[in-house]
Amino acid sequence: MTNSGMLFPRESLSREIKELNGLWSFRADFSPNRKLGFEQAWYKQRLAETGPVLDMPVPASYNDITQDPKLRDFIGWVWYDREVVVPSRWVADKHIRVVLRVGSAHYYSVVWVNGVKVTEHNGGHLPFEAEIGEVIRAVPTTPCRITIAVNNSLSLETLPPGSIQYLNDLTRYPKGYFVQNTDFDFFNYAGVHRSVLLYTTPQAYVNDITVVTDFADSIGAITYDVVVSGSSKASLKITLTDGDGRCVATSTGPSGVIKVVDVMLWWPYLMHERPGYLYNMEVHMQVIDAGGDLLEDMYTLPVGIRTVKVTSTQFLINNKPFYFHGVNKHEDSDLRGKGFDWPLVVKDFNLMKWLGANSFRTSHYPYAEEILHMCDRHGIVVIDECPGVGIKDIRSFGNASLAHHLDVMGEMVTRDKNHPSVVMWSVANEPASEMPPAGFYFKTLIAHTKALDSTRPVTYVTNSNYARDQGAPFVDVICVNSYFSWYHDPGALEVISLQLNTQFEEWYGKYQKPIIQSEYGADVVPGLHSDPPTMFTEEYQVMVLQSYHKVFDQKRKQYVIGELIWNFADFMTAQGVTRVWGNKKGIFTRQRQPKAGAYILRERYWRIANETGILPPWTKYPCSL
Ligand code: GCB
Repeated sequence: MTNSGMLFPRESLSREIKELNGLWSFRADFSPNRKLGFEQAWYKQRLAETGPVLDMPVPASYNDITQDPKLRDFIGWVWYDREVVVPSRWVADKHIRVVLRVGSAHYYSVVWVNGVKVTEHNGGHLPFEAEIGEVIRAVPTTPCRITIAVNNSLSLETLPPGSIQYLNDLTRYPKGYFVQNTDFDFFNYAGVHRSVLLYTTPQAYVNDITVVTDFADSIGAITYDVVVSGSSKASLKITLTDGDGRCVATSTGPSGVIKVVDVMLWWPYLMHERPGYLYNMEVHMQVIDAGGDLLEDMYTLPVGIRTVKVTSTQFLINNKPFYFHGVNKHEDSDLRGKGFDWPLVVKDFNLMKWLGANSFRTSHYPYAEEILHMCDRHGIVVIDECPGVGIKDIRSFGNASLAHHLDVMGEMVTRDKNHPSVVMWSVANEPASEMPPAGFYFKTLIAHTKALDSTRPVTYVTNSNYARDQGAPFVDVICVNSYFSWYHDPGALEVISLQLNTQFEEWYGKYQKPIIQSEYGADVVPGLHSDPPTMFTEEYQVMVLQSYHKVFDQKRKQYVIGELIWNFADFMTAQGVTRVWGNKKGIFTRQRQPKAGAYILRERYWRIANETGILPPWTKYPCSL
């Protein structure tokens, strides 16, 4: 694990938080080279003084907020700014570190405070931060101004990759016309997508915590490692409390093993009557600084005690076989785009529980940390995927791409390593893994991920040919996507069972690793019906699902360890002839209303849970939340 932490900001007796969500001023740089903002140094004054600005909500994608098609499809730099009143105590007290944190912004960001650059960050979907105490103390203006410039252009070396294409034929395109080409199937939403906040710590502080859990009989074990920054002389006290707040164990020192008697294990939803059980590990740091003052920092980390193991035919959680019956999702909704939104998050969790889903994959990028906290608490199991989606061009397997991919995995593992809900890392989705350089690329990437975290299996999601896939020898679990009777043999429902059976036999025959059907499904325009079923109708989606399920039911007794429907809900994509206002493979509409397929899955997931889980009577299907 890396040494510099990315602990989720939490209030404590030693830490305060000031959220900067709400309305920011916003200006897209429509200049031909998109560099006017830098040339005119828009960060040196209020954005409103540089030209016309719009109100822009944070967090949200900017694309669907106005009526302007140029902004919806904008490529290049956009600028945000707002003023914030920093409590005078934070400025006056030099013992306090003031940190500015951006939960995520797409994709390349530069941040200034009072016109002074404090950080830049390459990549969306992951947080970045900067200590700004020095800057605000240098010129203690009230209020202080925060400026964020964000660029959504992608290159062959970014994640996801993309490329800008200039269309220079003046008989067909206006002067200076360009487009951004990408190889992924979701709308390239951009902007400040997650919370922006200021938080404080003392100058000596708990920078990172890593926990690894285990158990034997009724004794749990938490192996912990705490990294303190700002002092080498700190003393540490660890207190572990149970779900009722009772102290169950203590420890001292920066690392060690905490034993928990009569341990309550963390179990997935529907696998146990008390899923998602969490302890709280309070880390209390004390140090006397050079001036003789006592500095204290407190940080409380929720900890779930569980183990994960993979055999050639099974995925074991707490040594019991776990079958993934779940969904693939997107961070996507009307108006907000990819902007974080609590009502949406809670509604989606209620729908997943209604469905009897015990898991999801964060297709195709890391989701907001708040979502992982919900998973921890509700026992929803997560395959945590990095933004390695659309890696199709051979030039995206070069050294620069690989170096960036390694960095992104480092950031993602650092952020998500302590979540009990996260049981596996996925380093990519449907890369061109049959290309020769993919072998070295994935060997390196997977080895690096295992070096970062040796406790979780690693995979990537493939749709390539089993015989030519270069990375499959290195993964722990084979995740396969297939769309029989859709992209292949459209309309031919009768081929599904044969082709799916062949798919499983070939992959298992060659690699002897457990397999997850990581995507399958069919588009439905809600309300469209036909009998006999034809593509895009509710009946057709039902038939596709049922045909896949018959094969899953044979193979899950052997080596198939999960099925994840594509997709939980309809989502927006780029415009194109195969997409009727987005991808319609949701079992729920984009507004989260069920299609016929949702009821098929609900019946199935609860039935599987009743067969495999340890359910108390009140959770037997059909249940109400
Ligand atoms: C896939 C991709 C996913 C697409 C889906 C589809 O294989 O992984 O991103 O949205 O197929 O519906 O085409």
